[in-house]
Amino acid sequence: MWTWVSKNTLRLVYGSPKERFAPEGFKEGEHGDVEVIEEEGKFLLKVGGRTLQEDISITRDGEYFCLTMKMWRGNIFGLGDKMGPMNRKQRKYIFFNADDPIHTPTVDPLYKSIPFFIVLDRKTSFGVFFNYPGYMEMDFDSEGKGVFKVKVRGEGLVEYFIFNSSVKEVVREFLNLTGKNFPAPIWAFGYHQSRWGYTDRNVVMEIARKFREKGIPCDGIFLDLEHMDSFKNFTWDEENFKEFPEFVKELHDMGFKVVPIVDAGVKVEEGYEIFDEGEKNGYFLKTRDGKDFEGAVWPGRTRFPDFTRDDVREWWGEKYANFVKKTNVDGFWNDMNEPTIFATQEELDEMRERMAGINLDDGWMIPLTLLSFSNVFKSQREEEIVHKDNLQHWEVRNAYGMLMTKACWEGLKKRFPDRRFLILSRSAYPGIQRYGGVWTGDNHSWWEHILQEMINIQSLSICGISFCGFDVGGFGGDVTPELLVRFYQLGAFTPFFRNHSAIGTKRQEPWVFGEYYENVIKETINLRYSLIPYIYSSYMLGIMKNEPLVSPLFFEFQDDPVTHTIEDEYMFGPSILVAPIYRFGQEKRVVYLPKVRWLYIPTGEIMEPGWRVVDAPLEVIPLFQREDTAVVRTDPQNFIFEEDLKRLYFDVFLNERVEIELYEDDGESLSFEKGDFSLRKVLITKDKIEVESSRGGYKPPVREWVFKILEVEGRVREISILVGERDLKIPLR
Ligand code: MIG
Repeated sequence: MWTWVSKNTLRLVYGSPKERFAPEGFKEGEHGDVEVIEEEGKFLLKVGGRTLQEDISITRDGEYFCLTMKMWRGNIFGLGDKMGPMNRKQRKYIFFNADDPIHTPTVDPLYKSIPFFIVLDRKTSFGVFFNYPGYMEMDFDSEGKGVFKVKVRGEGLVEYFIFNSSVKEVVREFLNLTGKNFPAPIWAFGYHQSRWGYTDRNVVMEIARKFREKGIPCDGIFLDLEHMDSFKNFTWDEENFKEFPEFVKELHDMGFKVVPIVDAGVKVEEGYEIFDEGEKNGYFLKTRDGKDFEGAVWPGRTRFPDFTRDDVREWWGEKYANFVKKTNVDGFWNDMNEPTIFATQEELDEMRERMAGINLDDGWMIPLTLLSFSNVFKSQREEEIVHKDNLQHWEVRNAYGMLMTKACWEGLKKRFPDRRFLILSRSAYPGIQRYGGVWTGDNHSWWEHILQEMINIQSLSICGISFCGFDVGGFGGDVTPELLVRFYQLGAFTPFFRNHSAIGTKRQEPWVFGEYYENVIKETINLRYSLIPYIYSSYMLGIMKNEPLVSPLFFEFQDDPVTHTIEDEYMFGPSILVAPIYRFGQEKRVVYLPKVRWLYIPTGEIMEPGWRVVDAPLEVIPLFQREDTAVVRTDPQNFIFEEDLKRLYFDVFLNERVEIELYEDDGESLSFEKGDFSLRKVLITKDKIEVESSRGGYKPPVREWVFKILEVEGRVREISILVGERDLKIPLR
């Protein structure tokens, strides 16, 4: 069975699947000239005589449904933040959310399941989305025999096949299906400081003060487990975080926003309101024999809300809103929502028994037994947990974190219909982008992870998750000075920029390694803050146009097949190419510059396209501005709402014609949805600057705009104008 669900998207049904979280966006529509041939439940898709998909077989293996196709000739990109190269070819991947805190090169699965990928070859590209939130595997020809396999535990499968010739269009269409990105508040694009191990409010205040004293910009303070009373969600520790609302206010007065963590599990404790309500109303996940499922996480005995239920999400959503009401925090950081379950009673009993059974005479059985316990973090409980209406955990596990985040977004939106929050989640499934952003979980202070995070951020962006980031400095392990600097230099060019680390590791705030490193880091954060107008405008325009803020080079230069092979450079917004340094001691790097001329921002050198070598000592981030673009900057501040911007700088790198759009709004309310934003076209040629009057209901203040126009031939001109509400046309001499 197959149907068109939009102009370019075909829905193919294999076997007899139950589609539980069908994309909400789709409607029936007309379509392109694609030939669909269906035979015995298999499909052959062709366009203009060219084969796009050719199924080989459908088989059943016990509870599993397997579909085999011919492997595509192109490269494969997507799947969210999985470990390994950006090109997913020749590997097999599992989709079943897991909390594995050690991200070695082949570890899989991790926290998220994003079963969407793009096939890209020299001639064309198209997208494939297998919409199934249960257990799934995909094998992109790991045997080298020219076969792609997808296997699910279940009765069948739904595939969305997105036709097109441009990667950009495919991603746009995927976002049309799964939903637009949430509007993060403007301060979410600032820098954030976090650490698991800020033991009390004095420690936090000391950190906060240090940022202001040192003049290092910072907008957000994240609060980890310590702020809670005995790991109970939506509470605070009366001793170490006493008078919590006042503490939040103190931080607000210094210009900081505050984002506490929330874990998926609920502590079992009579008298704890959330537990009592959940138990009384039967809101928790069940075991096969109908009792509440109980496991252990940080609080000890823990139960887990059944987020697949509408009433449970509504209840949980109110908890976020109530907490905001009480404390005025500015967002939430949803963790452990794969969900992570450390152990069950049965498991501990069994371990005890097995331990009792081994002794020194058992040789090899000793390490084997001990090692078998180390799987405890990864256990997914697929046979133990049951959701509403006898829905098995293995059918829906991958959507759990997304649904928790949906509860968060909807609960806040209901009570605070005009306020934006910073919402994050560790676990994800497509659609998450409507409710919040993500971070990539527990990375390490390893050089290898700088490259990996670069790949992760691009892969998440391709999958439509625009607000994404990683733990700058590395979560696990001890950071070293140069590594910290290079981590910052990457982080400053990703959507969500936060330093975070694990308890027991070396401290890694910007100043821990002394003056020299501190200054380099401060300059990096200052550079980020100077780019806020560019970043925010690009993000918000991206919501409107369904385009990510970060994109691989092949997004912009698909015609150039060299870009299909590059994972260690990317575009940040439409104008800036970033080529980060990700090796210790490296002071030069090779970059590939596609198609046009590029301005090497650190030195002002103009470069021709092709392979180039640039200098990048530790103070330098290899950044390039694309020909015929402008970058809008401002003067950095201590935090984004410190003062109204007085001046904007337009760094223009001009060949023939630069045309940009500048989006602005108040950055914190949702009134842009009703048209309260300002959108202005700015056109720059060799002989004039034209500024279009603002479209939309938001009126930015009158400001000085300073244009610095560099022509490809090397001429530089600077002109400053006062820009208010009206159209302007300024001739240039
Ligand atoms: O089991 O809350 O990924 O960011 O600091 C660890 C403590 C639980 C995992 C998160 C990390 C967070 C940590 N959490």
